Amino acid sequence: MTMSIDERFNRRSNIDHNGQSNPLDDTVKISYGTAGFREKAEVLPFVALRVGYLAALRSRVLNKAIGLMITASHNPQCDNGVKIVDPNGEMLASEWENHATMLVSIPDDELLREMKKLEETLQLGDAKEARVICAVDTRPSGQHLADAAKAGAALCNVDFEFLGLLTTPQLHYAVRVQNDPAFGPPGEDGYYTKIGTAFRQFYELLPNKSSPTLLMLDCANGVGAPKARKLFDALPKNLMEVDFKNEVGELNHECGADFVKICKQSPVPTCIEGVRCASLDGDADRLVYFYSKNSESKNVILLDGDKIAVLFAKFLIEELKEAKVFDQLTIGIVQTAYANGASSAYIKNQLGVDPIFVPTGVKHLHHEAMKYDIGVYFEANGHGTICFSDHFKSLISGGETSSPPKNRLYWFSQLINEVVGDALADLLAVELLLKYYGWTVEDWANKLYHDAPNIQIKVPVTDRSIFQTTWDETRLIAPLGLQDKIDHLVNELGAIRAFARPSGTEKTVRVYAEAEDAEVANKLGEKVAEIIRNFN
Ligand code: G16
Repeated sequence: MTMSIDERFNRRSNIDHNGQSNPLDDTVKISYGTAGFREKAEVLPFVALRVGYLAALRSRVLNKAIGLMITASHNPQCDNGVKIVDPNGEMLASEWENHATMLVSIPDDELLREMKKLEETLQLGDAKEARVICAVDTRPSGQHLADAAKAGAALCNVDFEFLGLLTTPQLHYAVRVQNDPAFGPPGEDGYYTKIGTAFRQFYELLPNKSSPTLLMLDCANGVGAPKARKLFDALPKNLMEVDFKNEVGELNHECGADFVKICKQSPVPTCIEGVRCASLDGDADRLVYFYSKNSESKNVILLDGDKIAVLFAKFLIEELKEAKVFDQLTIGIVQTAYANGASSAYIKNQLGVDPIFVPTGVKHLHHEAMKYDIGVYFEANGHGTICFSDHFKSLISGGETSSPPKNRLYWFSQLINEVVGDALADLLAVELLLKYYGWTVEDWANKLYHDAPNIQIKVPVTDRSIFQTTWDETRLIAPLGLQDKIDHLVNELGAIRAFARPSGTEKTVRVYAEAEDAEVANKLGEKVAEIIRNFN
C-alpha cells in the first residue's frame, strides 16, 4: 500500500526512539562536511533520522541500495557522524550534500514541508531495489544512531538493512556489491575472500618469497582490530606475522593513524626499535606506517599517505612499462595541499607525472582520479586508493574473459578497494610491494625521497566558518589580512610555505608549515597557529 507523506510523517510518533527533535537553536548550523556530518554524539540522533530519510529518498530516486555509515572515524570517541554512500560505493554526489545540509538545518516544524517539497521535485516512482544498508563503528553511540536512521528510512517507506559493526570501506564494498554483483562476492566474508584471493595470487607471483618479518599493527582501539584479525585469518598461514596492538580501549586515544601522523610519535604502547609498524584510524579507512630508530624516544620516522602513493605509483608505472602498455593508458596522481613538497617533486621528476591538486576530502580526490585509466590518489593523512578504468581492465586481461590473467597488475588491481580508501586493502598492498622490492621499511623510507621538514597543528576554534580559503586551500581569503601575515612570516623565516584551513570534521583550523629546516618549519607553524588563536 502506498502511503502519503503525511501518513508516513504522522506515523513516526509510533517509532520508539528519541531522535526526532532538533535540539539545536537556530544559530547553530551544521553542514555536510568533508565526510558527512560530525558532531558530539548526543546531538546527532535528529541528524541520523533526517539523513536516514534522505538516504532512503535517494535510494528510491535511483532504485538502488544506498549506504549509511555511522562513524566519526579519526575523531574522539565522544563524537560520531553520519555519511551517505552512493550506489557505486563512492561518496555521496555533491548536489545531494546540499539537500542533506538543508534537511538537518531546519527546525522540526518545517521538516514535513521540506520533505514534501523534496519528494515533489524528485518525483518518486516504484523502486523495488530501494534499500538503505547501514553499518556502525565501535562507538557506544552507534546503535542508537542506527535506530534513529532506521526510523528516518521508514519515513520514506524504504527497507533498512543493519549490517552491524563494519569498517567504513567494508560498508562501501557492501553497497557496491549489492548494486553490482560482478564487483565481488557478497557480504563481509565476500570482502575477505576478494582481497584475500588477490593477496595470495599476487604473492604466488613474487620473485622472492622470503619468510615474513614482524609487523606491529596499531588498531586505534577501533573496528579495524576485529576486522583485521578476520582478514588475516582468511589469508594462508605463514605469509604474515602480525602483532596486534590497541585492540580495546578508548578509540583513537594516543593511538591510530591521525595521532601518529600529526604527532609523529609512536602510539601507546611504544613500538620496538627497527620493527615495521602501521596504524589504522578509528574506522580503518586510513593507514600510515612508521618505525622507531631509538626505543628510548617516542619519535618515529613516518611513512604517510604520500609515501604509500609513491610506492603504488612507482610499481604501477614500472609494470605498465614492462607490459608495454604504458603509452596506451592515462595515469593521474592526485594530492592535496597537505602533500609533502618532496613527494610532489618525486612524482614529477622521477615518476614523470605532474601531480594534480584538489581540495581536502576523498570525495574530491576520487572524482579527479576517475578521469584517468589509473588514478592514484592519497591524502598525506593516509586516506587513499587507486581507481582503474574499464580500458585498463580489458588491456591487462588481454581480452581474456574465461579465467583471470596471471599477472601482477591484475591481482594488484583486484587487491585494491577501488571505491574508497581502505586501510586493510592498502596495508596488504604495501606489504606485498615491500616483499616484491625486497625492501625493509627503512629502505622504503630512504630509497624514494625524504620528506621536507613540516609540521601540522590543530588550533581549536569556536567558529570555523569565518575562515575561508581559495579553492586549492593554500590561501585564506577571510578573515581579511590573515593571509598577508602568513605570507610575511614565510618570507621572514625563509620557509617554503604555510597555510591554514578550517577542518571539515573537527572544530579546528589546521595549520601546515613546510621548510628546508625542521626548526624553521616548527617555528613557522607555531607562529601561524598563534595568529589563528589570537584571531579567534
Ligand atoms: C575524513 C575525510 C578525509 C579528510 C579527513 C580530514 O577522513 O574522509 O578525506 O582528509 O576527514 O578532513 P578535514 O581536514 O576536513 O578535517 P576520516 O578518516 O576522518 O573519515
